[in-house]
This record gives sequence, structure tokens and C-alpha cells, in this order.
Amino acid sequence: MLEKVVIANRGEIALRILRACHTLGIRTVAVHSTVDRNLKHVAMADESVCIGPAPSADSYLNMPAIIAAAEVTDAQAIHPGYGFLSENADFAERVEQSGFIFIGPKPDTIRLMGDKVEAIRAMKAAGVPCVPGSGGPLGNDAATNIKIAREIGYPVIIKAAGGGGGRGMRVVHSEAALINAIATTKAEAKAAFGNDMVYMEKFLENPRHVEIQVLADGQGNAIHLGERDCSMQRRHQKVVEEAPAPGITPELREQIGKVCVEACLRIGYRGAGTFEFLYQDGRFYFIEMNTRIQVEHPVTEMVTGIDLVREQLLIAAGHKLSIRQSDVVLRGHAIECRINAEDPDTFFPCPGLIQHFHAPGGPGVRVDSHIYEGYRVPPNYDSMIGKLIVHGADRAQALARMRVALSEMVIDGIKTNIPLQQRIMADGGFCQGGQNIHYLEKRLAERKEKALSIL
Ligand code: MV4
Repeated sequence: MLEKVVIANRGEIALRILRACHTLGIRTVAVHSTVDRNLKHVAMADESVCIGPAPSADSYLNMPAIIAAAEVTDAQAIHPGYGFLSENADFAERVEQSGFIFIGPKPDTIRLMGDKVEAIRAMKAAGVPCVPGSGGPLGNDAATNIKIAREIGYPVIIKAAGGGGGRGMRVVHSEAALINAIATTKAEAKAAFGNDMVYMEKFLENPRHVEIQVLADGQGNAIHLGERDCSMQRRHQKVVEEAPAPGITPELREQIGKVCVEACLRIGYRGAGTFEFLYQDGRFYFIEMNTRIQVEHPVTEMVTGIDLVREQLLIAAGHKLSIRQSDVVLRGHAIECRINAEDPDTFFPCPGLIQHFHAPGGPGVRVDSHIYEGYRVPPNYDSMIGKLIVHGADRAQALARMRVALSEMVIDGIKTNIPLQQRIMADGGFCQGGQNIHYLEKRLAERKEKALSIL
């Protein structure tokens, strides 16, 4: 087993990784910025190293500082968590070149998935269903691009190869707007990612975001752990996630899961991974693969009983997968509400001092959070301060448990989005299940309209 792991992240996921390490008897090194000395996991870690000032660019994105921390503490491996350097192929490569284990896929796999054009090409070749599209980068010939769009059929979407997660995309509804849209998307992509490569897909108008969790050991074994529905989002930020996805039959799950497992084996995937699909009219369309542990991984853990971070650590230590596909049994339903330090109406971030904190509890209730009374949420990072996850025998029970848990949860001193989550858990459309990616934003716009007409 690994002996000592550097946790190259902060907040709730750093604490989550620390718990998985300690459960396996692995010692931990917390690396943190100056404003993060008071993080909960820093106090709990066996050792800690300050790696730089508050700005992420100088601390959590500071590759030499993180690798130096592994060197001075004589650690063996580095867990990147999510965000920050978690999907940076150059970082993974430098970690390996420095003699440490990067807890994640091989650098080349991360690089492949970071190039969305190449990722789609590889997945298509591996038999994964993709959105009808250009099947490669767009060239500079207008006539050719017009022809490609006509064949796909409008509306189309232009996406940056270096983008992902909603960055660098533009929907085009007519031929009149196509050439300009391609030029603008290319210019923006060049500025944002230093790469002006773009591709074209059919724009799906009302899809759901359904993603498949996989685990692979890079030694010829791979399994899938079913799907999550992450359609409840605002501005490409997920707000609520659940597993399983409402309406996905066991047959459909088995079919798409098998396809993902085959693709993992084909590309020699190692570690935890997520295949992101758009799901519309009963069909799955691959859009991207995430090569990290994801924020929403707990809903999969709750319905499968599998500790995904533990599995990441075991795979990194060179173990073969000990779970067979037939061991994976989905039980009940899980829902996750992201808890953000933000105004529930304006979504404006609200950092500050937490004066009182009461965590909810009871059967099937899980709180993944690093906050405590007296903790000050710094203004320098993402506003997510925790996740409330519930499990129930079915969706109705999970919903009921979430409503009670949200009503029990007290976070005083700062504004949080708990009131927003309470409204979502009471919303007719959400309670029905299976809403598409535009649902939340539509409901929020309606609410804003109503408020304006009253005042
Ligand atoms: C799309 C799409 C419709 N059609 N691709 C946004 C995030 C990035 N991962 C891909 N995204 C989309 N790609 C085609 N061909 C709609 C979106 C999209 C979206 C996807 C998932 C979750 C939320 C979304 C919100 C707006 C647009």
C-alpha cells in the first residue's frame, strides 16, 4: 500500500481524500495557501506544508511548490482532487518525472481527453455513441463548413477543442450566422485556451446531462458504477445531482455502461473516470470524458456502497480491481445538494465568518464539508463550502430525507444557497424527475419575472 500521500487540493475534497487515506492507513500531507492554514483537513493531516499565497496561481496551481512538498515530506503519491491541477497532463507528467505517483490516469490519457476533438475521435472509434458532427476540426474554407452544417442540419453548435465544461461554445441557428460564429469562437478559443481549433456538432435542444462513472485498473479490468443525472445546473455549475437517473432502465444502463467499459479497456484507461453524455429521446450522445474524481461522486458511492476515493488509492498503488461488474448492485436512490456561500437569489458569492454550524443527521444523511464554527470562508476560491447527500430506498424517500436535512442544517454568519435548495426540493418539476439541462434556469427566470411584477 501507499505510505504517504500529498493532498494537492483544499476544502471538502481535501478532507474527503484525507479520510480515505487514513482509513487505508496511509499518512497524509496537506498542502495549503496562506489563507488556508485553518482548513479542517490541515489540522487533521499528519503533516502540512504552506505552498504559497492565496491566489490559486501561486499555490494550488503552483506545480514546483507541490512537487517540492512531496519531496521534503518523502511522500510517494499526489492526489489532485478536482479542479486546480487535476486534469493538467503536464502536471501529471512532472509528478511522474519527479518519481511520484500521480493518482489518476496516465498523462497521455489526460492529454487525449483534454483535446475534445481527439477525445470524440477516440471514443467514436471505441464504439461510444457521439453527437452527429464534423468528426474533426473545422478548416478555414467557408464553403466546406457550410456544407458540413447543412449535412448535420441546423441548429449546430461550434465548440472549442481546448474547451469543455461549457467554455468556448456557440449555438448557430442559421447559415447566415455560421461563418461569423466560427470566426468568433475561434478567436475566443485562441484567447482563452491558446488553441483556436473548433469543431461542429448538431445542437441538441432539450437534453439531460447523464454521466457514467467508471473504474479501471489499467491492467485489463474495468467496471461501470451506473449513472448520475446532473441536469439541474445554472451557468454550467451543477446545483443538484442524483443517482440513478430517473427513467433510465436497467437494460439501457447495462448497455451504455458496457460501451463505456469497453472504451476504457480499448484506451487502457486507469483510475476513476466519467463519461459525460447528453441524453435525449432515449439515446446517449458522448460529449466529454472527465479524468478526475468529480464533485458529485458521493451519489454513486451511496447507491453502490463503493468508496471511490479508496478505489483510486488502491489502483494508484498498483492493485488490480477487486470489484467485478457482477458485484456492483444499485440500491435505492441518492441526491446531492451543493451548499454554496452565496446569495440564494443573486448568486453573488458571500465569503465570511461561520458563526454557527449545525450539521443535519439521521439515516441516509451524509455531509461532506470542511466548515466548522469559527471558520472563515475566504474570498479567493470557489464558493462551494460543502455537499449534503442523502440516500433513501427510493427517490421519494431520498427527497423527503433531503427536505428534512436541509431544514435541520444551520449555517449562520454568511448567506448560503440553502433556501434555493429548499425551493428546488419543493419544486413540482424537480420532484417529478427527469427534467432537462434548461429547467432550473427557466424556473429561476420565471421567479425573477414574478418578483419584478410585484415590486
Ligand atoms: C451541447 C449541448 C447541446 N448540443 N452539445 C455544455 C457543457 C459542455 N460539457 C457541453 N455543453 C453542451 N453541449 C450539443 N451538441 C448543450 C450543452 C449544454 C449543457 C450540457 C450539459 C449540462 C448543462 C448544459 C447547459 C447548457 C448547454
